[in-house]
Amino acid sequence: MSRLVVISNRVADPRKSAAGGLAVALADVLNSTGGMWFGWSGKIIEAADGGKPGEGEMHTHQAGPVKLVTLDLCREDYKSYYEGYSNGVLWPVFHYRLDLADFDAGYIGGYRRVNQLFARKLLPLLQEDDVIWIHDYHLIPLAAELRALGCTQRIGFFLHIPLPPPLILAAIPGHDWLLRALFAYDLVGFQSHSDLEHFARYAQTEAFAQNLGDGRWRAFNRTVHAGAFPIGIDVEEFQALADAPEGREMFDRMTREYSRRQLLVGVDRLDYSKGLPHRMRAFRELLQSYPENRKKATLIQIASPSREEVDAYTDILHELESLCGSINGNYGELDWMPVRYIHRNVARPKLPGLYRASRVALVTPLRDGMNLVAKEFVAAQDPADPGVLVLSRFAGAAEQMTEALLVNPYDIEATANAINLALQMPLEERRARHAALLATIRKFDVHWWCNSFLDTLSKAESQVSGTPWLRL
Ligand code: ADQ
Repeated sequence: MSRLVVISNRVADPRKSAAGGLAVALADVLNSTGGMWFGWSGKIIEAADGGKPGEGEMHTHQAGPVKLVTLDLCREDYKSYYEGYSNGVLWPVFHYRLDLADFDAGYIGGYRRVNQLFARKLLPLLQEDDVIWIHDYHLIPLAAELRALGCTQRIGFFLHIPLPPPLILAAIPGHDWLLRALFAYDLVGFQSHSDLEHFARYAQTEAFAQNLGDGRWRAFNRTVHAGAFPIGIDVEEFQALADAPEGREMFDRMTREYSRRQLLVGVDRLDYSKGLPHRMRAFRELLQSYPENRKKATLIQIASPSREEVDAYTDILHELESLCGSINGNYGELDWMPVRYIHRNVARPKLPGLYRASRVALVTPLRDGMNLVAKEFVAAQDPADPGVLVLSRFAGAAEQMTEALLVNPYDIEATANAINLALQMPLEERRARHAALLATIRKFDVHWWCNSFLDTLSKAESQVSGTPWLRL
């Protein structure tokens, strides 16, 4: 079996339980192949301390059979590669928010420089029959940079965020360079079929690629295989967390504390793609139009701090705080606060207990690659008395989780109506919907995702003797 080399912006120690489902799934494979995980260390070196663009000290440590290799970045590279191009250009555009993109011409240079740095440092560590799996939008051109240095190993790429339609992509200055880089891979994986369809349309209309059938596309003297591989969670691991002491304690505490209320829950990174202000407006509309929920429904919204150095994130923080304050001010009573807003991370072992104590989960992003909270909520429910998932049709998860109450989060009245239906839903219907959802997330869990991607990659046509990759 070939060794697996995983590359992502950040690296997680797979032995730590806080690492989450993705790290656990990758660790499973990495442990069995004795692999390597490569990425940024999270450390920023100031110029005064010797940090130079395009350079970074490398650190290696062994985590069981897995070698973790990390690189430091200098302040200038961090600002242009991470804050600038990855999170100031690619994140908003890929989430259909051209209005929030900052197309500063300087950023792309830093993005290329860091991808070149990764390629230079990684190449000498590779073995001949390694299989390389690169993750996410920070590292789109990494395979092209590796190929330019002579790397011939199989390389796969998985995009964790959505891929928008070609005309939105085409607004990115240099989009042709960026998307051409996808053809340096042997396999490119997306979260949903609609993302895959956007890739196919881009390949045809902008890159003039030839459709070879079976998901294969030919352009720039290379053949790339493209497919949809919706990411899942480790259902068993999450259910075990629900039954562990911290999960149970959280469940008991919440059910005791809110015994006279119906709990609704939202758990998100505080990001504009998650639709938090729209969700708050829908909840306000629920209290306004369906007053029977007053003094009864309590929304616990946990929003963990995220990318606070980017302006769009401080704007969303202020908007959310102001909405929560006005809902509580207008509808709250001495013995009932409609919204509990918590701007913090909740320890992972506590999440399943919180989900299980909630009658309804509000997962209403304006756009999301997949959204794992939707799957975690379903996994944590008691099948005999399960809660109801209200899910945005614009989350990748909506393609699979069709038994959720699917909503258009921009339509505040319709979303409020769906929340009301969820709160009133009879036990029998809740059970039937939950059973179907649970079966889906079990079938397409994170192990399925990992194995089906790697299987497809191992079968992708080998191009070792093909034309060498030419840098644009
Ligand atoms: P994210 O945008 O981070 O991930 P998501 O899929 O919801 O979004 O995953 C978040 C994870 O973090 C979940 O496991 C959740 O439990 C946890 N989490 C979120 N907020 C938390 C909080 N306040 N406290 C504690 N834990 C919290 C990106 C893409 C998604 C895609 C995933 C995986 O944006 O679309 O689903 O990668 O591919």
